[in-house]
Amino acid sequence: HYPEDIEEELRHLVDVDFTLNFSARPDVRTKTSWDAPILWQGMFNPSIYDTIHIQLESSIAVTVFAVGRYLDVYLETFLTSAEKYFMVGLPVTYYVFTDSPENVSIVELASQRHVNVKKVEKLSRWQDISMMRMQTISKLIETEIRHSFRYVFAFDVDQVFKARFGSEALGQSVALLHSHFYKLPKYRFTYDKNLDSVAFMETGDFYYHAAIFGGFWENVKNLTDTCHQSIMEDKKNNVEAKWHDESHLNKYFWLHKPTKLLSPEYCWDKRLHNEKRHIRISRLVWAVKQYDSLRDF
Ligand code: 2GW
Ligand code: MN
Repeated sequence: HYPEDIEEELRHLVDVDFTLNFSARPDVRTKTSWDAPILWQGMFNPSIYDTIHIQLESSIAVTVFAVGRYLDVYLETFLTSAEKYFMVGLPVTYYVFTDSPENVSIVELASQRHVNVKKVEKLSRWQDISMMRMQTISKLIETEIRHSFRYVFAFDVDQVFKARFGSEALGQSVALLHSHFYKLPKYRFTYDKNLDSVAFMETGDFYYHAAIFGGFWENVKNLTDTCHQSIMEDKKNNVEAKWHDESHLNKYFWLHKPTKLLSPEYCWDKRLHNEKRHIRISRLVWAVKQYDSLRDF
């Protein structure tokens, strides 16, 4: 086992620069203006990351919400596909939040992998189901995650792993480029433009997708606390940000720059099949949306 300071130094090295080849993808942007890597296929050697993170005993808590009909429709595929492709070889616990724990089906898990089901209330508005995840995740980090895991990753449930989503994606503060916006000019980004919302922003760096965010538990704690407080402040003022928690997340990452960005290869919308030229591998894809039947409220 490494002494703690050496361990943190190593984690910093794997996060920031290390062995990444930034010119391996001349077709896309691979670094932010603040020098954070943007991870694209071809830039990294997966086995180097795996060796280091196994050595460092990196552990990951995943949070995923499956409330109402999202449980039946999406959870099992999310979990079984994650077991095939997500952080294979590392300890992972999936914290599943649902209003009906008794209906969570049992999924076969590899060693060092666990499912931990927690009950949550089914809020009546879907916007609130989505937004209140911030508070629930923050509370869980405080009570459980911080004692047993180095990293936390929060996922939407309506997505399916299709290829390696590995330890190269671990970092201190990790954000995801939204597949619909990564190529668009900034003026097209759908930030919250309402001056009355805490999420208001005139401009930003990128448009991030709230379907995945993660990092060291301390950073995810700060993110979820900040976003939750902003959401509550908006409620007090009777406003709701344009894209709910996602607007607040974008504001947060504008003020607190992420240390690693995931390309849309990490969360691709297959409906964009005509604009796929930069996407060399789809590691995770959006599940087919069944808005008509699922957004029944
Ligand atoms: C959400 C919208 C309409 C009807 C139902 C729900 C719903 C969401 C639900 O009934 N049950 C439930 O568990 N959820 C959870 O919230 C689930 O984990 C889901 O993945 C997540 C976000 O809702 P989703 O995936 O339907 O919304 P998207 O894919 O349009 O998400 C983006 O925008 C959201 C805010 O509007 C969030 O920021 C989300 O993180 C973004 O990916
Ligand atoms: Mn989603």
